[in-house]
Amino acid sequence: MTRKIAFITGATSGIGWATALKLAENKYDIIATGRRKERLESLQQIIEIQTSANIICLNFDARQAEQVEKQINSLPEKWKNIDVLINNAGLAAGLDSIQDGEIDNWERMIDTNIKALLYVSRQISPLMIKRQKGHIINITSIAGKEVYPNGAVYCATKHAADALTKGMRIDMLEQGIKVTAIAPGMVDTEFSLVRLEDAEAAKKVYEGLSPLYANDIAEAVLFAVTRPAHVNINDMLIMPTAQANAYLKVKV
Ligand code: NDP
Ligand code: 8X3
Repeated sequence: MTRKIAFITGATSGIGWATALKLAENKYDIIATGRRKERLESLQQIIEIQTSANIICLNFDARQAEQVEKQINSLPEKWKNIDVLINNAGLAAGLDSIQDGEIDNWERMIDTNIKALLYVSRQISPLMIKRQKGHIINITSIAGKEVYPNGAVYCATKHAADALTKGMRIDMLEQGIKVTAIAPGMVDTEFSLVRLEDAEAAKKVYEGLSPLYANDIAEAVLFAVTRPAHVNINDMLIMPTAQANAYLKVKV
């Protein structure tokens, strides 16, 4: 059976974790990355037990350009034949107005959601171009299409990721590289815990409504990567039924 290779950032949790499992179950070997080494080890165990996929874990902070380059260079040659890159690592830090915002939170969001995405793409896109094939999927957000109160900086980073998706598609058009944005609404992951740093408050975000789950987004990724060679999904906006836009939700 011919297997392909998927490189997934932020595979230690949420959407990245679910996507790693989903692709491992569907003929992909997995390069799983993230900062939490023990989580990567657990994911590796699960994938090795439950699927026939091979998996390599790279443990690094994607905000460190030198680390990103070193880790990707360290891959065995055959693992550099990356078919799919999923730029998923990201976060929101805080929920504040511009006038009250914490600069450190802004730096973390900008460094992770924009700069880390660029660092990883800068290393992997030449590998794809060399083979004249590949697919980059950026996990953007409804926050990359709309702006909501107290979320301006997070929304700005996701608008940037959306613009980068469009730019990558233009820059790599002639080389036949597919570029897709998958833009979810609310997904029940560790996202709100990271954002609010308070387990109770994070739980409340999803209370009384049916959010999306990480597996819903993993299924969208699988759909995008299994289209025929002549078809590219440019953009998928996926919302919970209970969420009309970035800030209007109902209890369902
Ligand atoms: P999680 O918090 O569950 O997962 C985030 C992942 O990003 C973790 O694996 C984390 O790994 C990784 N990550 C964060 N910072 C870094 C870093 N500096 N270096 C390497 N990896 C990093 O959240 P989600 O699964 O929900 O988020 C995944 C993506 O989906 C994000 O880009 C988010 O913005 C986006 N998104 C989420 C939505 C939601 O409602 N949940 C909706 C729309 C988009 P580790 O900490 O181990 O490094
Ligand atoms: C995460 C979804 O609506 O909290 O990107 O910004 S939202």
